[in-house]
Amino acid sequence: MADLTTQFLDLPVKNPVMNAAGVWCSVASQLEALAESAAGAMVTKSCTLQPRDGNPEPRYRVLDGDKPFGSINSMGLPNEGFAYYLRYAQRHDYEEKPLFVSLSGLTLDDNLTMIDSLKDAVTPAILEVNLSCPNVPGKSQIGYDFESMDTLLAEVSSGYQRPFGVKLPPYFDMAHFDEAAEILNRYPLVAFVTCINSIGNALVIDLASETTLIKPKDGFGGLGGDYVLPTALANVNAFYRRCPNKTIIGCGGIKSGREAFMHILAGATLVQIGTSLYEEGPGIFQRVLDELSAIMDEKGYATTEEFRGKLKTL
Ligand code: RRO
Repeated sequence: MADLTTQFLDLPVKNPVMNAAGVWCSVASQLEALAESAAGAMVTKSCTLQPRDGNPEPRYRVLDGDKPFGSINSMGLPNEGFAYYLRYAQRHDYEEKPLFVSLSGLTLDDNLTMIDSLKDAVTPAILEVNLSCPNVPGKSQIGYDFESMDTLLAEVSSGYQRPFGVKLPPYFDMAHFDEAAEILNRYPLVAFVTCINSIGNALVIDLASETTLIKPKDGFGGLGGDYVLPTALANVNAFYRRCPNKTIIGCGGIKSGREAFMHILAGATLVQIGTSLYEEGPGIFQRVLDELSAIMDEKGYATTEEFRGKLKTL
């Protein structure tokens, strides 16, 4: 029987599967459900300094039926505010599983203020800075502005002085993989990189009604699910190859043990489930773990380390 225990940074983790930030993690009852689920780790909804209502509804739609399975969202960073997630972080049972706290301040100053409080609170929570929210009207993604990304990483490194991670947007050009990785590699405290956030500013159209599926931003929103799996795998593998001293978390298109296996093969240490968790609920973790175990047994792998990053090329 496969052994799914994993080491993340210096922490033992029971298994490599967790939620994607934003899904099932906005309020305490959802966080408690994740804590009680089979997930090996969990992350809180990206938060801002003050609570936000987010964008008008409908702002999330599942894509299924005759289409590939996926989702489009333009939530607009609805969240309960940093203090709320910090309170959860202060009562979380870290013996059970690690907790990541995702920050997505509207300004660099807001990020630094939250980071100061997180540091002062001295919880074992792991900081992830979201550089890739695609859905706040008028705000571009920091991960697509390399100068701002460099400045932010310098400021967070000197303010936080502990290892942290970043959630990246998908990149689509080899030169961008090179440049983003080169910047990340300047900062040794960037211990992990989560690839990918949703593919931003996609447009899904309903043929019959000739309308967009979601209301905010004239229907433009972040794409998840089957549509993003190959892009996610490419980004995981691109950063795995370019950032040998960093740990990679894979996110995008995982709905069964098969995609979880592929992400680990591409170089991921942990893998996150977004759209499928939204649709199926926290029971999905046990299913994906059972499927991943069965694939490993069939292939003769006893641990994830035996195949992590061992993708073969032709
Ligand atoms: O809240 C959102 O609209 C959102 C965020 Br912060 C993000 O990082 N990724 C996404 O697809 N939606």
